[in-house]
Amino acid sequence: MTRREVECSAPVNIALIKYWGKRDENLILPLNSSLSITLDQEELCTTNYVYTDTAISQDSLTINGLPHSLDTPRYLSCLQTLRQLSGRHERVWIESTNNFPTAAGLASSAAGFACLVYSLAQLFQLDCELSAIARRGSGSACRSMYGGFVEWKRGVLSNGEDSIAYQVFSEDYWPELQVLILVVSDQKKSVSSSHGMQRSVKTSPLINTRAESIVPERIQLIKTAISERNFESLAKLTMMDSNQFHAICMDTLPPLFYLNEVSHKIINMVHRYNEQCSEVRLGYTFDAGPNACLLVQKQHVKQVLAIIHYLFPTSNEDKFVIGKSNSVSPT
Ligand code: 2P0
Repeated sequence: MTRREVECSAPVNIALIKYWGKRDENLILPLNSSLSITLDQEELCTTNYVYTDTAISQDSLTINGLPHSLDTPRYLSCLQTLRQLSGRHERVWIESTNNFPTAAGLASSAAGFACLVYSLAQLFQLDCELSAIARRGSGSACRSMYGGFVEWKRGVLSNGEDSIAYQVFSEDYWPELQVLILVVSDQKKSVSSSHGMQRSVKTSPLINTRAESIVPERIQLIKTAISERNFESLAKLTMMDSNQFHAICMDTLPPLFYLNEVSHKIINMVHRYNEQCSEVRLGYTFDAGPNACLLVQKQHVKQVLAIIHYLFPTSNEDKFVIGKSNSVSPT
């Protein structure tokens, strides 16, 4: 067999309306739909180099140069499905690299599994709907299969066939909208998202109310906000949903503390700034970690960065930390 190789990148996505909680752990089916914005490929992404040739006797994966087991239900599910659908059974070599801190609440598993599924589909010359396959690797990965604004539909079928992602608005729809990533900590989180959400499903009385009574309407409202390029509405809905997600974390027993003191300072900074401007110019959202994602329109980026540098000065130029220019990811 001749050697075949593929190189692909997949970007990180940031949920504006959050996914938290599964109704089926094995198939990775969510309790509620979610909606995200996919960041620029060049900024925060996973890049995979994958190849196959006769010299390879077993599947191998490295992440950032370190060997990683493929013998887990999530990897096996993705690989088996791709092989079944393509009819290709050769062994594969996968080198995966993240250009951002792994497992620090920056959706590394989303970009990682999206990249894995897309690059192997390319290698196996498979042309089909791939988001449901990526979902089996990590729920949020299905949203990284598309650019722009993406909805992951909850679906109603018990086999998960209709729990897929699709693009709601393209990457060109709202060019003035920017996302700034403030890396508060690049440490691995103490409770993974998967374990955290399992605990919330078991113990939080609020989680089902949110999934059933709040999120469906919120998804409609945020789609309207995006369609009208209404920044104030987008930012408010995003902040409310981030806060509600962290309220569910606090409603979990034992509680999940993903935010830290710096995250709280950033939240206060955003609200104070908006108050002083007498309009909503800045929004925030936090995933399962202390790092902030700020929503801002292009015309206000300079001013916002100046405030961040002033309030959060950093002398450590080597680290990917708050206030450093490469911690900012314009989309
Ligand atoms: C999201 N998060 O919508 C939410 C917000 C974190 C907070 O999706 O178990 O790594 O692999 O499906 O996708 C993180 O959860 O969890 C996540 P699994 P995943 O982006």
